[in-house]
Amino acid sequence: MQEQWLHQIQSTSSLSELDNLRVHLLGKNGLVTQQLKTLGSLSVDERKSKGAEINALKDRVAAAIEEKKTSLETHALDQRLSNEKIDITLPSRPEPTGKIHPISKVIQDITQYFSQIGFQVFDGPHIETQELNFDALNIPAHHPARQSHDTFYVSGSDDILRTQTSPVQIRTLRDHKPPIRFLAPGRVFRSDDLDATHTPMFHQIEGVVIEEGINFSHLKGTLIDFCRWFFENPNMNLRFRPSFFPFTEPSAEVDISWKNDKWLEVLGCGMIHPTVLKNCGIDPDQFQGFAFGMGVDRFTMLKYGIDDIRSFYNGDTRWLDLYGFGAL
Ligand code: 2U9
Repeated sequence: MQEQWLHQIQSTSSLSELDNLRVHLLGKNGLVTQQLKTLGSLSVDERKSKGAEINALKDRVAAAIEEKKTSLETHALDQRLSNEKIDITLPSRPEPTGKIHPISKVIQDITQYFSQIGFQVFDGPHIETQELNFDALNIPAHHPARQSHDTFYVSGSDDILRTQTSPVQIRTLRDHKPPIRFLAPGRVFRSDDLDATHTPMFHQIEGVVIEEGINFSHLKGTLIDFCRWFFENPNMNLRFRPSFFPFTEPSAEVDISWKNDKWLEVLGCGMIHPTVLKNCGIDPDQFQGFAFGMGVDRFTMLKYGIDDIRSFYNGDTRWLDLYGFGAL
């Protein structure tokens, strides 16, 4: 009987089957229990030896059941672990990656170019005083640029949104002694009509060089080299057309030779007006300087063939897939 029961225990294949067998053998009416009940009809001596024998049998059966139980449980756990394992070879879900905006890319490229020829970069506030935005730049009170038509006024104050980055140059020149070369890139605000080439906020980069003995040929050489580098055309022709700005004298507008030999205006520039130098505490008899200004949006549109300035600002991120540059 013992051999048969141990064999039965061994052959079970599930915990529930094993539990049924346990009840069948060791339960209140189980086969082993029935054996124990037969002891009552035996003599004292027989009961002693037979009792010990049946109890040993009961212990062996119980131990075999316990052992089988552990083995079935271990097997069930192994099974679960192998079924539930995580496949770490699966590729991860794609995360949307940011892309650099064309305006930011062009500002980065231009500031990097000028940093290689000794220009620093300075920043300043968007809300400015009229003194820094206009007076210090020799723009008189009656100048059309001041009229509310062009300028955003801050209500309840005399302050304005800067119409050019020039107040950054005034602040910088009042804080730093020449010689100095630097760029002021940033946002500017003008109350322009909204169309394919105008938005009320756009970006400028202005540059200033102030050293002893700086003259107009330094200005020309700097801007010719810069435009040929930016538009990736070492033979590009440039034309310096006489112009007028209150803050530079002489002043010029710079045209580049564009497709079909058309001239295209891209920059304004000039020698910094002596009055503006004086307004910054610089002696114009000792130091001379040149300045230039460009619209970053316009440069970006020309270089990358973007025909509507509004697409820079409409917030449609799908547009960056066409024009955005690489991951951030
Ligand atoms: C100081 C002295 C002189 C900056 C200059 C221009 C000419 C110019 C325009 C280009 C396109 C503005 O964005 S735009 O519409 N800028 O033509 N800017 S000279 O002259 C300065 C600046 C600061 C102290």
